[in-house]
Amino acid sequence: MTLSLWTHCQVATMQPQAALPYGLIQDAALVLDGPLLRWVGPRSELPPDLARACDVRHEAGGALITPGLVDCHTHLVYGGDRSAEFEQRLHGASYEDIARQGGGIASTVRATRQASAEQLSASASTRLRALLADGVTTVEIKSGYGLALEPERRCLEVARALERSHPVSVRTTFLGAHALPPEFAGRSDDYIDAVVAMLAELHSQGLVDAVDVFCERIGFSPAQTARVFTDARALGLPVKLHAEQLSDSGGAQLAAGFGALSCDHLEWLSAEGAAAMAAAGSVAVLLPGAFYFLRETRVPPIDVLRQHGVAMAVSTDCNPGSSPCTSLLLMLNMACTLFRLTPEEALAGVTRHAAQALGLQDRGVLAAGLRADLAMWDVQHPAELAYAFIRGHRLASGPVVRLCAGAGCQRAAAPVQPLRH
Ligand code: DI6
Ligand code: FE
Repeated sequence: MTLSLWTHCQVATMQPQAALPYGLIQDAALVLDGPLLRWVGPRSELPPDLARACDVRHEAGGALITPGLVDCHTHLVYGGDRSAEFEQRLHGASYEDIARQGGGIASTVRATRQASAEQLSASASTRLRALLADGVTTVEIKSGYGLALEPERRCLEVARALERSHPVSVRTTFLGAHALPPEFAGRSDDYIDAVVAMLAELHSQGLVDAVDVFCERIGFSPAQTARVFTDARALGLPVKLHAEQLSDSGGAQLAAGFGALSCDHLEWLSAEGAAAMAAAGSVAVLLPGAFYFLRETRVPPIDVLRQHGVAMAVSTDCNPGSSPCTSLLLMLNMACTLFRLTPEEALAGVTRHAAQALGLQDRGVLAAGLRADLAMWDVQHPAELAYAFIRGHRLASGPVVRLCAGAGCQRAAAPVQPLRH
């Protein structure tokens, strides 16, 4: 394996117990051993033997190096768009009204069912490239716009294939219980039977890494959620939940009872829900894009989550209806401005805690033995990543160089170039 040494950089390790905020190391050195990180620390402490053993040396031009970003909640693969619905909402209709009238998720289901794998892949690839330009190296992709075996399979296959064609790790989540498809109108329990059957089939094909449900007045009940989760756990799959986005259904307690990796949205989370999440170690995934786009006014109870020590992640929720957004850096900014996270909490939310929300222990922090999965930034301080919300000039000059490890990355990684200063 090639040992490569990086110097002339500062590193935000995002290690939780670090002495300085962000685990910041000024004048740092990193040694990469193929796809793994061999050593990270102050350059002055780099063992001379290890420095001599490095075959390749790079100077990073003063760049900040962070863990590669993790977007842990997206609905990236879908057909069509919902700009007409955006107009309807501006004429007074609510998101829930539109859903009840057969629009909303159902309209994306129609467009997704009609789309070929090639069309789905092309539109998802455009969105994925935007995420990659923001330093994302791992993305979770949910199904849930097919709502029948074949289109759900098509979407999950497209999601898996994106990992082979882009420098990114993809984790797939089966969200068959996202909405009631029209052919099951009035028969939601029958549809849950169908979801359970789809799950078994798609899991047997290796297409499912986790299982999610939309537990909501306009989605599925806690009892229906429990049925899907019982099956998922019997198959050995971890679960996550769209919980308490529009109302408090007690979804967080329910999900925590199944050891959920995460509960996502949480604007209506109760103190009991937060306590249950803390006890189960479930991550709170905050989605400020959906909060902003639906013009919600009730903020997730950040202080309660802090008091209970619940890890908070931040994600785009990239989807056509409630968060048509492909910038994870914009979500960092919105997590701070709208939800009052600190920039350090927000950055932990797209690194360490986002990895935890996907059950991934090999990334999200920079430490010896973990993946060499990094992003390099042309900034002086990590707070800048959350501070700026328009970076046009920086994007044009290419601020991010990605050194990422793992299946997809190795296949498609571009040669690393030091930043120009
Ligand atoms: N909650 C969301 O924010 C997305 N799905 C969900 O369960 C919205 C999906 C959509 O409107 O298309
Ligand atoms: Fe979502």
